[in-house]
Amino acid sequence: MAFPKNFLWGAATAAYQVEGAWNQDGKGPSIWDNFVRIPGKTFEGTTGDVAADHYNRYIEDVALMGEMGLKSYRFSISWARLLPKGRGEISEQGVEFYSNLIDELIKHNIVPFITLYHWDLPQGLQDDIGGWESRECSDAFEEYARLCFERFGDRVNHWITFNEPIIFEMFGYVTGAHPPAKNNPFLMYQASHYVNLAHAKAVMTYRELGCKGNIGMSNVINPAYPYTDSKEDREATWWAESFIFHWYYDPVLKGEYPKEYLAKIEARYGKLDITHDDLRLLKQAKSDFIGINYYQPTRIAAPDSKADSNEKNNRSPGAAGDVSFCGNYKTVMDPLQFEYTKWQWEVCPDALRDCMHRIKDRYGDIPIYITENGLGDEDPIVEGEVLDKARIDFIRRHLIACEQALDEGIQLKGYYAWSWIDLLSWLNGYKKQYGFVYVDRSNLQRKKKQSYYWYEQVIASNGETI
Ligand code: BGP
Repeated sequence: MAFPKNFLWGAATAAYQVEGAWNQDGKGPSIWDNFVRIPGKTFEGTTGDVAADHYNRYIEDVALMGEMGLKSYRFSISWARLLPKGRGEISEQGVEFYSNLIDELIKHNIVPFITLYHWDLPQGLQDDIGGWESRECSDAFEEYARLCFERFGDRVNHWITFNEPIIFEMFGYVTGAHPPAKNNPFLMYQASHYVNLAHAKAVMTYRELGCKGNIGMSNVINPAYPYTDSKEDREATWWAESFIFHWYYDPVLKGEYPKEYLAKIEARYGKLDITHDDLRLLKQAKSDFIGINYYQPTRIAAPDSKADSNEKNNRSPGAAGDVSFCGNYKTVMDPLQFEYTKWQWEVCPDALRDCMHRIKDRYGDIPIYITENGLGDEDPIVEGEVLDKARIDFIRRHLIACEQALDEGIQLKGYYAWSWIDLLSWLNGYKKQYGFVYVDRSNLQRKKKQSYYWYEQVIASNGETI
């Protein structure tokens, strides 16, 4: 049996996508609360105002997790619920909500795995200091992280600082699909450094407070493969791999930036504000693990022209058919060769196994958690039952890849399906479902899907029934 005894069988959500209660009990506005109100920004104007109303229904939700036998729940904290303006004044009601949620999970023997930042920056910080464009934001993040460690660190031993910096930075500063919706690659790279700095400061604070658990970061990985074996496609793949993978993982796992890539982007976009002290800090702030969010690989080809693409798209970096913003590569979709979901994300379980090896090869034998993986679909309802067979098949195939990776010596510690419950998809509203639990949008009632019962068996048998 490949899966170790203490393997964390989990599922994940994020505050803005699941909680609702956007202005309840003293919560401050986040950049997402405002962004979704700009006409045309989200699918049919959907918002997370109500989402799955988890804020008001967490007791029922945790009971459902307990009944399933879920070992661990990954959720994020809404920064503006604890610090309505991002720093300074604390909302004790916000602290109480997460404290109660943590207690409820522990009561059901579920390990809480907390993400500090899943994209919902307090609007106050965007307004006052320009959010992640400012070095100061890393200090505000440290203040917020410290508060979380102080209030919850006695009960929580698993911490993720940031979720997928590549997505909120690229969508926020290049494609404009996320707030603050700018179109300036220089700002993206600069914000990226300030986020790494914020991560490092939080890790150092965690150690300084003497907390005993594990802290790391979660990033998405879309391993890049050359579409053909041509020199041009392989060269283009170097660009894709340098950006999607090395630019985001090296600072966290090696404490440095990939030199050649950094030199090339500085030559193109300008000198970044990265000091020697910053680099020393990145080196010191050792992560205990790396979280991987995996959905799909990328097939890379040489672009038709080297011009910058300012295309306003709202897809993943690497989503099929796009030219990279820097114009150095394009991603290719090939339905004759590859399998795709309804939302045109390639299904490729073997690339999940491969990316764990890529991480081990580059950074050594570090503990890995798959912190997101799942299928976005429109689930069929037949005679009142939610029959999400396609999701079962998707997760099963990816778990087989995990099992193989474990057999090959990868230190895989846990797997978190995205998502626990149907929730808001940032740009696809409530149409794209991911959960084990269905939410009736008319009355917000919960219902177990076919995949819920299946995952329950998987957990009970520690993976034997996959
Ligand atoms: C990841 C995010 C999640 C979730 C997931 C599915 O990038 O971390 O928050 O949204 O993608 O994405 P989507 O809802 O766009 O299908």
